[in-house]
Amino acid sequence: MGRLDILRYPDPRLHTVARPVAEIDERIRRLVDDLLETMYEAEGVGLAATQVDVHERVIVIDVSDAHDGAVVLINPVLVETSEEMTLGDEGCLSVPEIYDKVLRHARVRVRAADRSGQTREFEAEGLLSVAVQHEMDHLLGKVFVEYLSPLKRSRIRKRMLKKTRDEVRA
Ligand code: GNR
Ligand code: NI
Repeated sequence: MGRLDILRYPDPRLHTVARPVAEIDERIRRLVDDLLETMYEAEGVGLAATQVDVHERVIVIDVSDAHDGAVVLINPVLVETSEEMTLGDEGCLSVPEIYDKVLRHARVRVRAADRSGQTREFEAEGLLSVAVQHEMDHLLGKVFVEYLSPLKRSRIRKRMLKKTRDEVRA
């Protein structure tokens, strides 16, 4: 299958709530490989299955510069979140060229299965923590622009529709 198309905001399919993965089989491992390939090709630090129109709880993240730090999260759960919050600029492959500040937990403790089906737990901070929260939002049908004001969101929606229109024409 290889590289997959990434849904672009305001596509209503981005608001689909993903279901848990029942069994980590060849189909899921193939999905993980395709998500990784798609993420690296698009130069993103993370990608949720929701963004490629697959509504199962699967995420890939790689915040390393060398593309050698892939993290695969299947059926992820936040088991702990810091009271401390952090405000940082976010972008999204589904909302290209838009960046704005979002408030996130500074640290999170995550439990998830890896591609072999083994459940693991780890603590994240910095960009990895932000990426985990951003991707887990996607699985709940939430895009980061929903944290922004209605005015900003409406401007972004119009910009995205125009961008898509211009690209189709070009
Ligand atoms: O590539 C991405 N960069 C990014 C930067 C700051 C906060 C979150 C992200 S995730 C994003 C890729 C993406 O859209 N994942 O869903
Ligand atoms: Ni995103």
